[in-house]
Amino acid sequence: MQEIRNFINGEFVAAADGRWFEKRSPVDNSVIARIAEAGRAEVDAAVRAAHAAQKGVWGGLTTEQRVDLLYGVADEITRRFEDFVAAEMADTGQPNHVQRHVFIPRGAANFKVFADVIKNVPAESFQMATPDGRGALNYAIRVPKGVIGVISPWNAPFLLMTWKVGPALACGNAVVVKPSEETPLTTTLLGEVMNKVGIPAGVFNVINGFGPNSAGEFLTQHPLVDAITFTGETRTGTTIMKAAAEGMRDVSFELGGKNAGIVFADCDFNAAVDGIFRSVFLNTGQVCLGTERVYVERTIFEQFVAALKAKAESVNYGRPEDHASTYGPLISAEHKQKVLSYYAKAKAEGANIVTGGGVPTMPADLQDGHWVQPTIWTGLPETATVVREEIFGPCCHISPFDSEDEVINKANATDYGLSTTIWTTNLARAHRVAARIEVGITWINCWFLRDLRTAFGGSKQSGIGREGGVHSLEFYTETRNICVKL
Ligand code: NAD
Ligand code: 6OD
Repeated sequence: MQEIRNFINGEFVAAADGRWFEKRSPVDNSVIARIAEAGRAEVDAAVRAAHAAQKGVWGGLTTEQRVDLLYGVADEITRRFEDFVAAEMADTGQPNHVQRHVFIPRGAANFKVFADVIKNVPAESFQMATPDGRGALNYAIRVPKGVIGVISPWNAPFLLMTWKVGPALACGNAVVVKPSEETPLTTTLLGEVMNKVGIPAGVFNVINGFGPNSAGEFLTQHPLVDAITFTGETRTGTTIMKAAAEGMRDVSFELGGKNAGIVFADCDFNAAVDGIFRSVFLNTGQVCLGTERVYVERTIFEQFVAALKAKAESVNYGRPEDHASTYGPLISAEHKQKVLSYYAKAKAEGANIVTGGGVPTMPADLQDGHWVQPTIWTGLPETATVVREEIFGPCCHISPFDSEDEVINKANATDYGLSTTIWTTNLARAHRVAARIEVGITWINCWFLRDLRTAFGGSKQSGIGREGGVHSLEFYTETRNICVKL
């Protein structure tokens, strides 16, 4: 069985107190790895290694030298592409094609794109007048923040971790990463890559473990951590923000969502069905940007529900390595229980179950996996639990609407504000509606399509701050103003 150790100061190490925990396959619940849980001592060692590397060798490199090394990281990930795909499939149980075509390549790109950003970022300067007529020149330099604590979730582990590590390193910081306890494999592989391409020891560190009273909490409490970037649940973000307040550390948060999909009657019908289907069911619904509330203009409502039902009933359950599989399990037994509890609530609150609502019949070798059916509901009021709360599963509620104002009000009636997908062929309407939806990103006639150089983040309780392209520099660097009397 695979053993996963912490990666501290360029070495793979187990915990001094000998604590290990098990990683189970989502597909069949078999134990696939044992993982060394970092205690306070390992977290302290990792943070101190990061601090020393950042103040020392890493901080002393030129931008060009760092950029070259990060290009090397991207190239080495590409060289070991199959290892990364296999590791992510084992951890998440999600189909080969999703890892191969979406998550792993985008993860590798995170190193190249942010290396390019840092290479090309312009510096700000202003000439000012002074009473003696000589003037002064003000110019800004950007300096790294220091040690960045990176805490990442399990749903797209490699993509969401590198999305933070790429810009943090490009800006000259060192990092200590706490991957989700459910998905440590690709972060460990990245440690191997870092050593192979010559990233100095201590620049990239990994501590494994859980959140409360474990590696995650210890990391957020460490006084040498200068800033914390976190992707995960809104509730966890609240806890981390309290820890970050001690020492006045900056935070960047990408949190939960309850995203709306809006389908107007003038849409390209087949494209809208395909797009909404993908946004609800990709990754078994475990995508922060996924759609759990669908609003369809009344004149095409019945036809749309029937088409989405047909697609939901045609998914291919199966092991991720099997190229015919299009649909994987949920991440864990605990998450399966959570999603099934929402399936039960929808039923109790009077939903019309269009399809799904339970557990599929699986072959004997997959029976212990965390499988649930793709599920569609109609007929619930906007106040129903499954229409309000984030489920993070393969399910949606579909309601009819009659006017633009009505659907905008419904889409905005949530504490979250992450994303929306709108389907219409009337471009004036698309722009008009998009501007009024209170989210960080709106897609028009598409979904989950974003240039890594653009701003990404959530409104309301879906996050704090924006990352992506130059926006990431606002978080991963500090600006210093230098004023020269001329
Ligand atoms: P989670 O909040 O349970 O865990 C995320 C990470 O935080 C894990 O590594 C976990 O160990 C750690 N953690 C938990 N408690 C902690 C604590 N007290 N101190 C420090 N670390 C702690 O989230 P999850 O279940 O892994 O992921 C699913 C959630 O993430 C969903 O709500 C989803 O919407 C959200 N998400 C958001 C985005 C985004 O970009 N906005 C992207 C992906 C996922
Ligand atoms: O790469 C992206 O655009 C991104 N941040 C995706 C987030 C996916 C959340 O599950």
